[in-house]
Amino acid sequence: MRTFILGTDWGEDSDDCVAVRILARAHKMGEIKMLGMGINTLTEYSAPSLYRFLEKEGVSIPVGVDKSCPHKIEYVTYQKRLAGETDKTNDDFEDAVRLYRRQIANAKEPVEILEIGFLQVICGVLMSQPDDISPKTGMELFKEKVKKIWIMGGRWDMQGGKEYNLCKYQFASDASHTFVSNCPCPITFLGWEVGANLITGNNLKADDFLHIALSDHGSGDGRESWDPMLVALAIIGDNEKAGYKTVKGYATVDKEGTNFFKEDENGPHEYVVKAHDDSYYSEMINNLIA
Ligand SMILES: [Ca+2]
Repeated sequence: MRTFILGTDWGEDSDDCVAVRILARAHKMGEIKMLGMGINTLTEYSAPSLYRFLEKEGVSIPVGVDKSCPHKIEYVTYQKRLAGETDKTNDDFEDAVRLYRRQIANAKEPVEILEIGFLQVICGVLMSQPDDISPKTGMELFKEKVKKIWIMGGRWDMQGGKEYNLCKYQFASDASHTFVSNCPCPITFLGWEVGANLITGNNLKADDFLHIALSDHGSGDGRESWDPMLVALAIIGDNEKAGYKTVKGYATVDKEGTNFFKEDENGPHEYVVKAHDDSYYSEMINNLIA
């Protein structure tokens, strides 16, 4: 079975909640196996709120959080609401880099990593040194165990694009640059231009906790679909079957988080381009979360 780890800036936006529901349901149905979810932002409620969200989805998936994240959000309503339903605190959860290292080192099957937030955790794993979890470096673990990376990030409809996840803060830009420059695995990018203005999550019942989370974020009428489109694409695992054209080549991200792409059929990177009208994707996503 295909196995995944998710990175998310849970709390920054609410499309992460839509994406987490899609993954939780696929895990619950036995379509994929989720080895863990690591949060790359930090609030008082980060890990307990994601833990509770997953609990409400009826799944048990390990949660980690970047406890040294330089970007702290003060207050996120949907997190506070969810965390209020559990006694847990961030102290009850592992640091995200350690969670990734543990799960990758112990994985019996190739691991695919999804990222729908900032790249400092996945970059921290790649650049990590041997520790009590594994005698192997992050680079060795990636080469042995990690099959593929899926990233919601970048703007690929232009050269020199800047997109939130890859460049919003200096730590994010640094991580994007280092990760994309050093990653030994193939990377598929779904860029900002794919999910922008494509609204999903507007089909939920009023008492659905996903609807309540979206409403808490001010997106009760739905939200743009960057993160859910990335995870839906990854679960299908085939760009064409998922409704996309593919452009292959070499992606680079500079130290300011600006992205560039050089087309090459033999390159290790690719980005996707929609092959259908927006309604094709919005109906697919809304069907997955209803
Ligand atoms: Ca996100």
